Amino acid sequence: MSERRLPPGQYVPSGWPAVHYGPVPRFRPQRWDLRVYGATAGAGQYRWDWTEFEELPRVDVVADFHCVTRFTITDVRWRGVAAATLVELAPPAEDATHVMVWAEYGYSANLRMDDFLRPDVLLATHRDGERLSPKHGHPVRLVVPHLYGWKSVKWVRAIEYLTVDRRGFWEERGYHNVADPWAEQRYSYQEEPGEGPPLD
Ligand SMILES: Nc1nc2c(c(=O)[nH]1)N[C@H]1C(S)=C(S)[C@@H](COP(=O)(O)O)O[C@H]1N2
Ligand SMILES: [Mo]
Repeated sequence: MSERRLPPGQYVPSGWPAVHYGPVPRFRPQRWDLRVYGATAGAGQYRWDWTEFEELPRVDVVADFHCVTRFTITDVRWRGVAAATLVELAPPAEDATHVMVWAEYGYSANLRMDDFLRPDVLLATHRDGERLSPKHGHPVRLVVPHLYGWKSVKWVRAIEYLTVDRRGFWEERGYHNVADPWAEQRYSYQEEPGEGPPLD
């Protein structure tokens, strides 16, 4: 067995903990939609209902998942729609530099557009061949394997294109704006100039 490299300060637990703030939302397919809005190329909005979303092309990604509370789940097999596919279908304005990913109940996380467009970033519907369970983000969750887990927004409902970076839910509550686990970017006090909007 080859030795696996984990980001600093991480360990592999048994099982797969569910981590979130607040209740698990109920999925109502008739009411669900995914919207892209904000700084789009034509200033318009895009919307997919559940049937339309299910028809988008799928990709598979195998990746480790790192939570800032220090556990790493190894070799998770995700299936879903590549974030880059959505961005192709809903082109951003030239000056869109970041995205805010919005969930049910107002949870959010911000990402640099370059991070969002990485080929292993997806809006996942399945894990290890099965539909996500409600507590792990059913029907659709973001997966950003190269950043700490709080950026992997569960129960996604909208993507907002930003021309100026803005902090999401945890980013404005003391967590790092960029969140690279290999650089151990856990907390906002570690941010270097240029890594995040000013904190008030
Ligand atoms: N909507 C929403 N998404 C969320 C969270 C949350 O509180 N609300 N928690 C994040 C955190 S901190 C982590 S580590 C991962 C955990 O994903 P899991 O519960 O599938 O392990 O979900 C992220 N996505
Ligand atoms: Mo987390």
